[in-house]
Amino acid sequence: MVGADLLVRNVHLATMVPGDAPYGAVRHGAVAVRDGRIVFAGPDRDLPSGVAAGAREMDGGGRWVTPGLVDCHTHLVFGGNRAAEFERRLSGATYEEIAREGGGILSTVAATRAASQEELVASAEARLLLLAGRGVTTVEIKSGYGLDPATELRMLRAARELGTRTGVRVRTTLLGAHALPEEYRGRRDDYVTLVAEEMVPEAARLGLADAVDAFCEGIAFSPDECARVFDAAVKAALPLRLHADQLSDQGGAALAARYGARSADHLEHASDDGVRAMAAARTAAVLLPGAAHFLRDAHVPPVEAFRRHGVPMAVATDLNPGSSPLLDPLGALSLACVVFRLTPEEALAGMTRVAAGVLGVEAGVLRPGAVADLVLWSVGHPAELAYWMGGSPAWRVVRAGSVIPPAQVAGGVEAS
Ligand code: DI6
Ligand code: FE
Repeated sequence: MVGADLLVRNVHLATMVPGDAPYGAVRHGAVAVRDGRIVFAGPDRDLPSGVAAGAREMDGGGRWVTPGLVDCHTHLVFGGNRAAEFERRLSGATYEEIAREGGGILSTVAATRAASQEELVASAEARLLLLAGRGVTTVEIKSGYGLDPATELRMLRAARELGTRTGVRVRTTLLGAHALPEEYRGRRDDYVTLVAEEMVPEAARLGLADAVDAFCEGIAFSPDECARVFDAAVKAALPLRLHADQLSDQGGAALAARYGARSADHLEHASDDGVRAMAAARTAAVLLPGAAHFLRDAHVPPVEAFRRHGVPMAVATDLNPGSSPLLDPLGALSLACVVFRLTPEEALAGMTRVAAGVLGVEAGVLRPGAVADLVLWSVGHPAELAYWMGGSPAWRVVRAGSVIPPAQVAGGVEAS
């Protein structure tokens, strides 16, 4: 085999390749990288001869390596924050009441419309660097706080720029159908038409959106309205996602499945029929325990049914100012286990292999051919990634074969 550019040795691997060993674990392993892709991941003793010649060698000091984390559902570009709304909710107001009064998402819309692209990038960059320092190498970023064509496109441009500035792989999603903007009150149909006939084709034409999402909910859009947005996305050849059955059962899971969406997300109130439809359509479930926790929702998604029917489960932060101000991917793993009762292995697969599938990126596993996004963690076992609350065990991050300088890995100082 020809020489590698980078060779990571003296590590244990959580390859996350499905198979017999939990976590796809390989003890005493090595990873070889060439031209940004993995060319070998396996036991060190099986390293092909010639690989080491000329390679930069990294001694992992007995740490664990996982694929770079993939946070496949965030709203990390936005203006302002909603700490005051948090205080109101704690004294009794509900998320839905605040939304119906014109607060909630619409208050973030006002702050986002008032922000320039530079301001949006600057505030979001600080948040993205926190995720990156905690092992995220790919992130999905949605629009949805503009709700007019110019601001939606500005959000998507800001998201693209964040990718260029930070080096984190960014996938963008147009979420024009997130809430009904004030100026369209009483004219729902006209707004859905604006999303379907203007925002979707324009975002597609400009190459600013990698997918289209909608919020199917009593306080947002009906299944029929979401279907109109989906029809436009299909026409533009963009993959589909759906905020489905988060606060009530709207039949969102079944709608997502009917359109062959990549994922249905949230799903606290999904019905058994919805789960079956998702399984048949191979639509993944994206679980967002940060939102369920922060909204104090006693409902949990039907995890046991997803397992039984073989619906792949992804886990993401849903980072947003209203329902999940969660800047910590490992925190999402912890909540997925403690609140939703995933196993640590399921949770980690949900933020690596499964999430990569949802975004259509060739990452999320350590195997030849995959993008060489790796994280070396100062832990004694991969279950610890979902176990500690707080802390920054990420020791080194490698993105597409490039070692990120430790100073850029927030908290990249050795924990042990
Ligand atoms: N569901 C959510 O949890 C976020 N969006 C959505 O459709 C919340 C967005 C917000 O409250 O700002
Ligand atoms: Fe969301």
